[in-house]
Amino acid sequence: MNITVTLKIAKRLIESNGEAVSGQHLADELGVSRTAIWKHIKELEEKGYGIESVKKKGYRIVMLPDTLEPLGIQTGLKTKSIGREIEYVESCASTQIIAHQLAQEGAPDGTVVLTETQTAGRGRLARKWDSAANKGAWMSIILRPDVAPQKAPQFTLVTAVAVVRAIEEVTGLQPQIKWPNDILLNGKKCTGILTELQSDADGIQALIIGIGLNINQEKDDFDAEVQDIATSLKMESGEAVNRQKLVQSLLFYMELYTHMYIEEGFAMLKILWESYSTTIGQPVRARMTNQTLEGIAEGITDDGVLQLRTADGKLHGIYSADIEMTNESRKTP
Ligand code: BT5
Repeated sequence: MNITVTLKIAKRLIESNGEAVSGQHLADELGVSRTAIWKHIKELEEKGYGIESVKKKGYRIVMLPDTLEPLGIQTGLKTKSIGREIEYVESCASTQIIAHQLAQEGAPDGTVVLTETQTAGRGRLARKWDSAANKGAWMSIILRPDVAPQKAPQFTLVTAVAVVRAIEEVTGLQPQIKWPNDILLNGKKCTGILTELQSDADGIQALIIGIGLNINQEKDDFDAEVQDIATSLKMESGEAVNRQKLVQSLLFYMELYTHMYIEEGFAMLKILWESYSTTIGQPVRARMTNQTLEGIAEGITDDGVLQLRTADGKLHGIYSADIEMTNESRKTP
């Protein structure tokens, strides 16, 4: 069976927005027999597409499979570069590893690596990222911005804003950002971001932005160690979320905001970031590799550095840390 023809039929049916397309039309367009079309339709049904045969009218798509395959993601995707190339694998150790490899081999700006499950998903400092099969979106985005390497950490903040906007748009939930890389719902983590860098004397060769979105897990789908601190969009909204739509929306906002950042700087995005932040104005404990500081998180600089004022009145610039709120009662709900 010619898989390209199968995918072309799926694309044609998706693009007809629920209108039936006749078998004869499809056969003429694709240069195959009507019997072949029928076989391809059966193949799509086996892949999880719901297809209705409408008498005398043809085939109509009624349900898309719940996968992150490029066909579903790219049909109706409103971006110019991000997600135009998608490397999809059903399972892998970590999408970061694949993306690093592809970036080294010259993958273009905007290439996305997507998977249904990871066996060695990772967080910062080589921590484990729990990646339940078919319930989330585990992805890495390769960007090749013409900016100085020290601007790399801001891409985590820009990505956080894109994640919040996508979740808001698709689910109506209102997530918050915990500096620098956590997205929270009701104080629990629903998304983590990991920005890694390939650079040389000429500057940034590639940014590899890893995003782990918990979408349709139930509590039991999480590893025991994270069950009390993690949540999913389904757990918070009570409804299963269309993963394809969420990924499409995220790729759209990623393109919008990364371009905004590259062209206009962080000022505008900082306003958005601060409006979503659960950290700013709060008493926090910042654990770094070499020390721990307690104080009030006063804000972030235009470079994305957290400004923490300790009890002695000193203002500290924090580049990377794990943040805990030290006054839970003041936490924004
Ligand atoms: C992060 O690190 O939050 C970055 C996570 C990035 C994951 C994506 S998935 C696609 C791509 N491929 C990868 O291999 N990674 C990226 P960090 O701030 O260090 O947080 C890690 C901590 O979050 C862990 O130590 C756990 O406490 C917690 N955690 C692990 N899995 C989680 C999950 N699914 N949901 C919520 N919290 C989780």
